[in-house]
Parts: sequence; C-alpha cells; structure tokens
Amino acid sequence: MKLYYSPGACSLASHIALIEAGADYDKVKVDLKQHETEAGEDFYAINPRGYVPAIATDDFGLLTENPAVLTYLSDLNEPALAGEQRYRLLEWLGYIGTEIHSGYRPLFGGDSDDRQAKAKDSLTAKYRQVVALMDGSDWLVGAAPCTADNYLFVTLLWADKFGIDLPDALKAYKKRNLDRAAVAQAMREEGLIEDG
Ligand SMILES: N[C@@H](CCC(=O)N[C@@H](CS)C(=O)NCC(=O)O)C(=O)O
Repeated sequence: MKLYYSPGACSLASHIALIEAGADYDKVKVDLKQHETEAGEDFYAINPRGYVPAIATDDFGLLTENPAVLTYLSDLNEPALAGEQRYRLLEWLGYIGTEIHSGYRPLFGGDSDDRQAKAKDSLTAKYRQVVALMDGSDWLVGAAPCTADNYLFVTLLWADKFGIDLPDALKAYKKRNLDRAAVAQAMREEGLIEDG
C-alpha cells in the first residue's frame, strides 16, 4: 500500500492508522502548494482531486476522502470494528470531516480577521460538543483508539497552531493521543517531532 501525505495535514490520521494496523506501506510526500510529489510527479495525474490523504490500495487502486480511507484502514485491524461500533466510527468520521475539519477552512485559507475569529469561536463550540458527546470516555468508540481518534487528534494539533481555545478534557485527550506509540512514530516520520 502507498500513502500520499503532507506533514501534519489530515493525512497524518491515515499514517497513524497504517502504523497501528501493522500494515506494509510506502509513503510519498506531496507538496500541496505545487501539487507535486517529492519525486517531482504531477500529483493531479495521481489523484485528480489534488489533495491528501490518498492511498494506493493493493486491492482496487486509489482511494481518497478521509471517511473512506479511514474506514478502509480501520478494517485492516484484527478484529476490525463491527456492528454498532463501525457505525459509530462512521458517525464520528462524518462529524469530524464536515463539522470540524471544514471549520478550519477560513483559517487555512487566510480569510479576513473577522471570518477567522468566527471560525475559531465556532470550532471551540464544536469541540465542547465533542466533549459532551464523549460523555467521559477516553476514546471516541469503545475502549481503544480508532481511526476517528486519529482524525480528531490531528485537528487538535491545528487548534494549537491557530490558538483555538480547547476544553480541558480535550487537552487531556490530546495528551493521551501523544502518548500512543503509533502517533509518536507517525509524527517522527513526518518530521513533526524529533527522534528519540
Ligand atoms: N474532502 C477531503 C479533504 C481533504 C483535505 O482537505 N486535505 C487537505 C490537507 S488536510 C489538502 O490536501 N489540501 C490541499 C488542497 O486541497 O489542494 C477529505 O476528506 O479527504
């Protein structure tokens, strides 16, 4: 399998999932401004959508879109989430993608100060809602981290970058994620933290 990624982008969630599932994978860094891989290939020729994550699966070629990619990667686990838990995973992936990830667009896009301030307030409200929905659990689904946790965690790294006010429960959740071996390995491999 091959992961197309950009350091610290949402593709970090897939990178963590690949490590945690013990998958055999190669990774290809993509320059998202130039839309070019590190080997100089036109990324649009590989993924016409032009964004990460994208994985080249061994079964059926390229797969894109966080909800699909993170469900595919979740299914690599033994045992994979099933029954209600699989639907809860999809529920969270939908929420994180449409309500949280999309909420960062004005910030990544460098919108006006006013729009950025509104986006930050709205994200703080969404994060409070996440805490309420988690209802004291350590992880989003069941008793162990799943690929939706990877995705939420990555957005919390962005929250730091943009100075978004996080509830204490999510600060503790972020620390729990940073303590995961797969998270540390993926962040090291992407050059986000130092070796050692
Ligand atoms: N709808 C896509 C959005 C993915 C996305 O926004 N990726 C960002 C990185 S976090 C990206 O590659 N942006 C560069 C671009 O859109 O050209 C998904 O859910 O996978």
